[in-house]
This record gives sequence, C-alpha cells and structure tokens, in this order.
Amino acid sequence: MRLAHHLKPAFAVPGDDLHEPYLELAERDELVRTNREDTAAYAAIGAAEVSNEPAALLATRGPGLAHALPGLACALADHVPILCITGEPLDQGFQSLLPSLESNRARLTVTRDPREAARALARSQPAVLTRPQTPDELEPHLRETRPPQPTDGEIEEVRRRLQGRKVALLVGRGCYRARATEHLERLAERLNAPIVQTMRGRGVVPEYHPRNYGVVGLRGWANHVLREADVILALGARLTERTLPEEPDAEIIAVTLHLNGPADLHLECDPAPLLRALLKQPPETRPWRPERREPDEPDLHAYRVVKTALRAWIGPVTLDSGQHTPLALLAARLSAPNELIHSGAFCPVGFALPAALGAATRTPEPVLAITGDGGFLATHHELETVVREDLPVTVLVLRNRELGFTRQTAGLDDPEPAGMDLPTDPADLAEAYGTEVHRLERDRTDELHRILRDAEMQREPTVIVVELPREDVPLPDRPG
Ligand SMILES: Cc1ncc(C[n+]2csc(CCOP(=O)(O)OP(=O)(O)O)c2C)c(N)n1
Ligand SMILES: [Mg+2]
Repeated sequence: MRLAHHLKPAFAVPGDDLHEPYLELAERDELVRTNREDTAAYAAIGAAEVSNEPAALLATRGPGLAHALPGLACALADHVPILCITGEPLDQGFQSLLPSLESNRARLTVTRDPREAARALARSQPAVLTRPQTPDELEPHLRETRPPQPTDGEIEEVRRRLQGRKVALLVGRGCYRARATEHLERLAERLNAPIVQTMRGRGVVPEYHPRNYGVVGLRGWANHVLREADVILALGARLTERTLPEEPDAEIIAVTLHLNGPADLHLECDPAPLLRALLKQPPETRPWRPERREPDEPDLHAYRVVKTALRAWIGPVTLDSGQHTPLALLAARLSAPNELIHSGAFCPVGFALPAALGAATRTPEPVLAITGDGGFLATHHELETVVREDLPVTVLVLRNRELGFTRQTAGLDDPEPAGMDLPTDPADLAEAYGTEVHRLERDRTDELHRILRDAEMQREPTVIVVELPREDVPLPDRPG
C-alpha cells in the first residue's frame, strides 16, 4: 500500500457528489481544503514533486472539475502523477463538465476558421479560435451569420398541434438571446395562453405581466400550469430534470437550438421567426386561466438580507453558488432578464464577483455581486481589478463563517472538523484591496438598505460584509 500511503493528504474543495470520500478523509485528518480546485491541483503537483510520489485532489462535478483543468494540464505537460477524483455523473446536464464537452449537440467549437467561430456564437455557444487576431475581426462574420430558421412546413405543423388545445408557453433564456419579448407578450394574448418560465428564462416577459405565472422546475412554483396544459410550447428552454421535475402528460413542442429533453416535436431553430409566423396567422386555441400561486417565503435571516438587497439595488445583480442562490431566486421579481445574472446549469463558486466586474464594463449602472464568504474567498483577487479599473461594483458578502451549502448537504452540524469553516474576515481582505468597507450585524437590514442605496449613488468599489448565523435553506424535494 505504498501508493495509498503517499496519496496523503488529499487537496479538496467539497461538493455534493464528494461527501463520502471527503468526510472520510476529513475524519482521518488526511485532507487539506483549498478555496479553488486549480490551486488544489497545483498543491498536489507541489506535494508530488517534493515527495516524488503521486498526490491527489478531489474536485466536485462540473465547475470543480473545470477549475481543476489548468492544474491537470500543468501535470500533463510536466509529467507529474496527480490523481483527480470527481463524482461527476455522465448522464446529467446540471453541473456537469464532461457530458457538455462530449455531447454531439453541445460540442465545444475549436477552430481556425472565424466563420465557424461566428456560427457557434450565433447559436449561443462558446468557441475557441486558434488564430491570433483581434475579436472585432469576427464582427463581419457575426453580422452575416443567422441561427437556423424554421421551415414553412414546421410552422404549419406547430400551428396544427396548437389548434383547439390548452397551450402553455414555456419561456427559456433562448428567448432573451432571440430578443423575443414583445412577440411573446403578444402571442400569449392572441392564444389566450399562460406564460411560465425556466429559472434562466425569468424576466424575458416581465414577471409582473398578468399572463406570466412564474417559474417551473425543481425550485419553481408554477409547475401546476404545465400539469394542466394540453400542449407545452417550449421556446428557447432547456428541458431537463431541473426544468421539468416530473414528466408532464402534455404534448411538448420544443423550439430550441439545443434540444436536451423529452420533446414530441423538436424544431431546431431560433424561436423569434416562429413567434412572428404564429402571430401573423394564429391558431384558434382553447382559452384558459390557471390558478396563480406564489412561493412560500422562508423565515431565515439570510432570506431577509437577500430580499432587502434585491429591493434596494436598482442596477444588475449577480449571484454566486451557495445558500443565498435559491433564496435570491425566490425573492427576485424581474422586469428584464439581465437584471439578475447567475449560472443556472454550472453554478461555480466564485462566479459573482468576476461576473459583476464584466457586467460593469457593459452597463452604465452600478452592479451588485451577492456572494457567500466561500465564494468571496474563491475569487476575491478580482477586487484588485475592480479597484484598478475603478468599476462601480459593490460586493455583498453573506458571512456565515462556513461553506454552508456543502456543510448542509453533507448533513453536518459542525463545519470545523470537515475543514468547511471559514474563519477569515472578508472585510479585512477588502480593506487590503482599498475598497469602501462596511461590516454589518445580521439584524440591520434597514441600515443595509441605506448603505446599498448610497453605494449605488457613489459608484465606488464597495464591500459590505453581513454577519449571519449558521442556518439551513430548504433543499428541493428532488436532488439536483
Ligand atoms: C468551483 C466549485 N467548487 C465547489 C462547488 C461546490 N459548492 C457549492 S456551494 C459551496 C459552498 C459555498 O460557500 P459560501 O460561498 O460560503 O456560501 P454559503 O453556502 O455558506 O452561503 C460549494 C463548495 C461549486 N459549486 N463550484
Ligand atoms: Mg458561507
């Protein structure tokens, strides 16, 4: 067992799929928790190099494995024997790296041809262009690239299937990409149909619109609309275990560039031209009005803080991955899809601050990043960029002194023995970067409101740390 002996300690960031090995190693005191998986991999390289024995890291599915990639690439290039253990499932889209890289529909485009790169972008996919040129050289190609359009036969088939039936319009973020808001509102009126949204499709049609019934899926409150419909017209929406927690009886017509679910009819095209065609010649559907339901609000400190922040802030808000994510998604009411920016399918810890930095370069409004203390520790170095570029970014750190979400899903009462505690004060770090810093006790939501309003007016880089107790957010009925 020479090898096993030398695979100690393991470097790791915890995640839902890793609880068993992670907790066992923590109990044996054979674990060093890092804040990111790339640094876990580099630490493993250091351990392997210094001992001339293999070393190991644990990286959670999807974003964890993705963060580990630079370290794995380094080990490949330098011939260093490191082992990366992950619990990534190969049959789910949510938080998975390998299926999305391997699937035929969602293959990563790697090309020397700018036209091919432009085609990928037009389909809302990333591209790797292996040619050193400036990005603006792609613009002419982008202008001449259109996503696939529906054929007349396809449009007629959709019309036929909607005829005389109770239709629900399921709106995903593909409708934002297709700039379809206005068509959607008018079509819902013409068809007498309710609109429901995937989590990522929120705000494409304003959430206060009388025909918008809210969110469907694992954490949604409008699933009954899908249950009662005869036909679901899913537009630019993902159909997965997250968006359709139970398979509906209704017929599903999916109009999307990225089909990944149980559709009876699939049109692989841009939803906007189909909407325009249906508006020109609408089918006679059966009018109906489902019951309107609202989600229950949890009695949690973190919920009140997040809700206060979302009400106080006028500009765009980014979310991280952690206990605040479901709470913010519950408290938010959007009138446009870019008011709230979050990762629906990948959910990497450390997303909110860099995403806010990026957003602030393309909107005149100040941007608020909401993050946990773990998320902040993962990418706080980007505060240096925010300060250097003088960007109007405010970071709200919800400090519960732990990796709360993973501690909770691992079923632990105490984060400390598992290395999931976070003693570092984020406010001290923020001071080192030279931002405005505010420390707040949990019950000062009135003060939080005022501080956020001031920060938005002042446009100075600001970090607000709110102290929170350890508390558990309600988990969805079905595992993600
Ligand atoms: C890159 C990456 N590594 C690990 C995870 C697994 N993960 C999900 S939530 C979470 C804890 C986040 O802690 P914190 O930011 O303090 O938020 P809290 O849950 O305490 O509110 C972790 C480690 C992930 N989603 N992404
Ligand atoms: Mg935390």
